[in-house]
Amino acid sequence: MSPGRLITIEGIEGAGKSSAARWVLEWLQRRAVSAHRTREPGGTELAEQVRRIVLERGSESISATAETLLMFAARAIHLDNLIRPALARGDWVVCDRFTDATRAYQGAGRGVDGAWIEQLAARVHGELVPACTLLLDLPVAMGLARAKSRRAGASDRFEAETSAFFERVRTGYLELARREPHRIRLIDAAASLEDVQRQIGAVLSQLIAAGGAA
Ligand code: Z5A
Repeated sequence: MSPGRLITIEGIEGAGKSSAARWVLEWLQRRAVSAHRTREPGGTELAEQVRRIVLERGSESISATAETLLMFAARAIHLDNLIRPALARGDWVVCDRFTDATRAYQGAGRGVDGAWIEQLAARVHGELVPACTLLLDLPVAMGLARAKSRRAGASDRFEAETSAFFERVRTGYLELARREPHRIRLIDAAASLEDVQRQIGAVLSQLIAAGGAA
């Protein structure tokens, strides 16, 4: 049995990650690849509880350190209960955000020490690195406008952030892509939905042709 593959989807708010994740799952299933779609923070019942804690705007403050630890706590639960078992069965996992989000949001966005983030990443998922990461990139104003047009209720702790924060996050993501161009594939998310899907399809075809690793 060939091992499963982890595909992650990243980008700033409103970049189209959820739409892309749904499309990637269907693309794989049409090719008879057994795959699951999930998200971070969250993905399992318990990890979704951590998601609520970290996203809700409550009366107590959550420091950047606490936020980072909560992201990795949710990730550890998600890995143990969903991601690793699925990969071990040979299934593919399509995950809306993973550790690159911590590097971009907590690292570049909030100024958390990058070396500490890497220590936590090594502890929580060791050798497990996504086979491919789709980075949906678009101007911050466009992402925020898309997210706002779709939002139903009150904004969460991240949605309430400033444009300057999301500019730092976007720059952080682009720097990660510059450092790891083979794994992190840049997708022009300002394009139409059809064009975004065409770009993603091209990357996935390469991935399949290469036997599952970008
Ligand atoms: N976070 C973190 O800080 N550290 C971490 O380690 C992790 C996460 C894992 C929740 O993430 C927050 O957690 C996140 C970072 C933090 N906060 N922020 N920002 P999330 O992924 O659940 O939340 P999100 O980023 O706010 O996702 P989103 O707003 O749901 O956006 P999206 O999934 O990227 O977009 P979408 O829902 O697919 O699309 C948005 C709208 O645009 C929708 O109406 C679509 O129909 C439309 N759309 C999508 N693509 C297109 C194109 N190409 N053209 C036109 N319209 C489009």
